[in-house]
Amino acid sequence: MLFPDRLGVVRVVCLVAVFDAVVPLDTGMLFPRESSSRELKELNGLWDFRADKSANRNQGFERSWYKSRLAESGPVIDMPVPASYNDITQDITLRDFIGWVWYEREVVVPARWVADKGTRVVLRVGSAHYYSVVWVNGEKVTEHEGGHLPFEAEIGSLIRKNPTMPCRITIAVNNTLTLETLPPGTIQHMNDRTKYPDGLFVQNTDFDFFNYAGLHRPVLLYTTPKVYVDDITVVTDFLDDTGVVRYDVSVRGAATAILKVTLMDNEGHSVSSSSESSGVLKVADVKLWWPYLMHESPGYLYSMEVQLMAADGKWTYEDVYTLPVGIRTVQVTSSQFLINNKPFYFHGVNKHEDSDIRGKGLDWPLIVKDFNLMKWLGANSFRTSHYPYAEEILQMCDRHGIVVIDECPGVGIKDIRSFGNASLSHHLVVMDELVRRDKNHPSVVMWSVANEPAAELPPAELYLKTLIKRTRSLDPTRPITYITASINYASDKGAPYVDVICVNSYFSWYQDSGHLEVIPIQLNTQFENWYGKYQKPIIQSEYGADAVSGLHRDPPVMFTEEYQNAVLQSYHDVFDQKRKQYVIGELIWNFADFMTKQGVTRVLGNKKGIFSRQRQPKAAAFLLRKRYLRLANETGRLPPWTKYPCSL
Ligand code: GCB
Repeated sequence: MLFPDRLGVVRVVCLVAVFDAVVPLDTGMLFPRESSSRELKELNGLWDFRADKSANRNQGFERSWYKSRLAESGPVIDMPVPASYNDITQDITLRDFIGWVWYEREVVVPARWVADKGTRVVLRVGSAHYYSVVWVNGEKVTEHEGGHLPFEAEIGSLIRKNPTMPCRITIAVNNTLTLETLPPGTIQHMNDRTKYPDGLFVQNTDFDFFNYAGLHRPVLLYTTPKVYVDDITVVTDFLDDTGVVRYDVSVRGAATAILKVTLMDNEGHSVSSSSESSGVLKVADVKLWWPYLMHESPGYLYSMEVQLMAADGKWTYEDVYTLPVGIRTVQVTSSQFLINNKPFYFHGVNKHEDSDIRGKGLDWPLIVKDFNLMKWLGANSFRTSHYPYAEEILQMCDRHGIVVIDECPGVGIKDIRSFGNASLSHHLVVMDELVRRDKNHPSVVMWSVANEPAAELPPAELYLKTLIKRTRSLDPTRPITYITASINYASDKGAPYVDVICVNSYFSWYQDSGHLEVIPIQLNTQFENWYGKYQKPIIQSEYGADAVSGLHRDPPVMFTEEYQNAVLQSYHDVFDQKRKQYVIGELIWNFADFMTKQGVTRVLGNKKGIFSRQRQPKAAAFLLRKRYLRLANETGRLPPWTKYPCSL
């Protein structure tokens, strides 16, 4: 009822057939960048906004709100973009709204874009949670399923139809989660009239963060020439002092084009070039991309400039696109994770895109503050729990040398009905979209296809196997994992197919609450079991305890800063034994407190942050900082003269 017709869901009879039935994406999704041939116009700021509060949430479609100005359909309010809409107003029904909301904005398009038929004008939405339909001047231009990845539509011909008209962009966004969405959820209609008001329905989910919704990332228009660089793929390697950049450029709009591919160092000097659309660039005296705290100049980036020239009978086209390139390798052995052939130990965090007021909206002050905090902490890595983060964040990771485990939104897959064909088809598409978007980031070293799926259920093994196989075929160069819950040992059914075992556990918290003394035994057992069975390197992908900032008790009691510290300390003692063997990383849950749905175990959200939601440190932040700087000294392979003193 809440969805209009869905496009693109392929229905086939068995999971293996789904693998073959999902058609791989055939267009690129390069991050929009200005160049001598490309212009860009951000549409961030205030949009008109209206939630469809009709009983079936479908009035907007029934009355075609997209056909004229949204304000003509009824009252509209100001809504900032990018931002989640939930915490912007004082309206409780909007905070907890389920269904379609409508955004609209009129844009003045530069006259040249309209006049020049040799120019493509592309509308791009960085992310809209969850399902979106987009119209320009009342005509539908695209729709997209999935809340964390970009989508685009070419709108040049549409805006040229009536050049004097302003360009009116309408985007309807629906946050409803069903058994087949990612993450999944169910809608429950509360039909008992002795208990619930007429028409009440609720969204049930099996994940632990607030289902923020809206236009979460920048919306923009950008141009390319009609013949353009559609996609670039780079895979890097090195031999002794020589860097190797294998690349592939795909061009659209013409059968043939003249290309010039130039790799430049960070001072703009050309170090290698080619005129082929795919090939190998060799770089003498290569400067490798190194993680933060592993080298004195981490995050070294070259630039690959792709210049294109093409002509048809009437026009000539020139396009220029520049891609940052970090040269590095990633490998996994039975007990190590190697970056540039050197053992890498993940000492980092799990994050959320989450903050006061903006919810999951992209916010530059927050992004920069978080990077400053991560670097202060001595964190060399994070996992994008539990969905792909903004590209702007990954670009920061590339430049600062912060290593990323890139996770798809496969979180809360607990219901057996979410392991069916439709779910798998969509999950495969999402992995496709994720790899297409993030494949060129040197910071991304591993894909995570799911978090704590109910892998013990009968269809789960084939589901996970299919997912991992597909991801490997999309990107054979990066290791793949999914995140398991150690409490549920049967959740290992996908483990034979992964490269690295990632385990979450909360000993002395969800089980044996208050009993710190169980941690050494249970954690040791956890590691020995997993390694004994699979002989694959292990990352402790989550551990931690809630602490309400400013709550103290000694001896430690749950929810105090002392208890959080004590849990961390006990885990660390075991990590220090096992990291000499096969444990290759530890990621604290969580970097900062974050909002969740309401429930009896959450006091204004999850408080396992080592920073508050406002990014102020708890005692655990100082404990972790001391440890991470020590780990950087011991495992970071920095030359002695740059070693970071623990007393920093
Ligand atoms: C987990 C989940 C994470 C939760 C965390 C917790 O295992 O992966 O999403 O927030 O535990 O605090 O319960």
